[in-house]
Amino acid sequence: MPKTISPLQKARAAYTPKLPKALAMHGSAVKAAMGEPTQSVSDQNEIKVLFPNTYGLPVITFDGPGEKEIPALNVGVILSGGQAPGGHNVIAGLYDGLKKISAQSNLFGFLGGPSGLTDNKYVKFDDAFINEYRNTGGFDIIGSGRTKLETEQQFDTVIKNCKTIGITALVIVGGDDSNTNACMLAEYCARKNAGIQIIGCPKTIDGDMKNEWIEASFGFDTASKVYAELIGNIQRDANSAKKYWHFIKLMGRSASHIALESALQTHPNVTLISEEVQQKKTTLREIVDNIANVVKKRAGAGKNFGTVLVPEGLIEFIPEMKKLIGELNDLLAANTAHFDSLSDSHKLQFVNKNLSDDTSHVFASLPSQIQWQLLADRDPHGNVQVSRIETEKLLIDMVGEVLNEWKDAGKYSGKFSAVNHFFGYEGRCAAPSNFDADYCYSLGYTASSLVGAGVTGYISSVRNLTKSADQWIAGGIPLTMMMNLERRHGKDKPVIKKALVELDSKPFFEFASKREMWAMEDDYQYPGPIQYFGPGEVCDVTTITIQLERN
Ligand code: FBP
Repeated sequence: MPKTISPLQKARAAYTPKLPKALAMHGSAVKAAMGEPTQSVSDQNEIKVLFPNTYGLPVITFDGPGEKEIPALNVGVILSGGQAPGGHNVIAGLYDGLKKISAQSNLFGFLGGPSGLTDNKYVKFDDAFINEYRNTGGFDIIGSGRTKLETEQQFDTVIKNCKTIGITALVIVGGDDSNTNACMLAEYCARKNAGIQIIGCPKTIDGDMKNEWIEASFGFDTASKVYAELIGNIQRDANSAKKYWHFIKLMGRSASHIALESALQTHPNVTLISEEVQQKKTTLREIVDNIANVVKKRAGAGKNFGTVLVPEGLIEFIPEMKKLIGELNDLLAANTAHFDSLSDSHKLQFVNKNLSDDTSHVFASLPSQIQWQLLADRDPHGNVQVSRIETEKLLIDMVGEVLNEWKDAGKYSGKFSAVNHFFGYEGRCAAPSNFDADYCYSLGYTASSLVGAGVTGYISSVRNLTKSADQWIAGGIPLTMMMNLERRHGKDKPVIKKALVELDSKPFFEFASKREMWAMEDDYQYPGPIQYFGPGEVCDVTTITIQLERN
């Protein structure tokens, strides 16, 4: 932490996050009401066989005073994957919850994400340590990382390290990949009778970890508000100067929730939704033609300016690009060492030679910069790092080419001057909105209650989020409930199912019913910065997505 802190940070440090009523009234040692047995989202028979010790557990709701005293607990926590606003409050809530159970409880933070667990690098928290980070953005309290924990050897090391410290429960704060690993680790610990409980916590700005019980992943609220502020500012600039088209790529590795939410908040002229592109099998050329048509129409109305929102994951949803990326993934995974040893020109030759005819043609048609971005290292989970692929620049170039063709044919006479932006890292460590500050603190506190309840293989769940916090419902759901089988590296693997944008959902309908109007009329909205102090209707509003989904 810096030696001096800003006045806002000082005032923010004094903010007391709100808790669901059951936890505010009864503390973290609260009664756990067990619901009906559960099942996985699909592939029930296969998942049941793979997780014999943690499958079918009941949904838990915390709803009354605890019935027995819980002894002091030693718990470890990791932050895993991409940063998301509110992570520090999850740890603060967990710490406070554990101390409420017993002042002798201890919380240990493993450093740098999952690798901290295997390398046995950790800190022990105390009041002064935690107090410095309350209500702040970032994951810098203990850092984060993307190391994949999946082998039995890694699991054994984790168990050994926890036992040496005396830790009997681990809280894993992460997205779908990290919670998939949490689910595997929970099953392994249960099978080995290791005496270590595993509890997950739903994190990701991408908003793609949600279902009936996990209404939102934390960080989505704050991050999308930061992006909406920036988009609003750009739209005001565009509408003032009236000379630029702004192409804005927004984070969201697969799902387009951030792009959709940003569109609902700011009403841009064009927004691409990857899931719609996939469903309609829209080709890259068709996407480009659609954007060029809006540019042309607006030019016809004297408007040579506008905004286009591009979801980061788009490239993987365009049919021909998806096929290309799939072939590249297999090719690179099977030949990593050989590929790495080649010179740049030989790398391109190797790829061209080994791709199928159609795909090789698509690859060859791409600008060299994009070709190299597609060949860059995959993340530890085998994903293409879409944040590094400059789709927004590719679209600008291609739209420009089409407009030039139309100009030559006398079909278009406007001016197309485009600026590219990528908003991602700007939003991931912002100071959490009131919603995320409260939600994250509640998720952490709920995790301490799940540890206190002695369960394992659960993920912290706080529901009823469009109501005021005192009406939120705290509990937990089994991680196995979210699992299904997916094809990874040529094999069926159990993974948490990602929640993509549904095209029959209210948020998508709302967007689809307005987008034609937004294309031509400048109905730009300027949401402005997140407000932390002031009237509830300004400071405590949730995302439009969750309002439409839940009300
Ligand atoms: P998580 O799924 O781990 O929360 O990360 C999401 C994300 O922010 C994506 O939006 C983005 O594609 C990715 O992380 C970027 O990863 P990195 O931080 O490794 O560059």
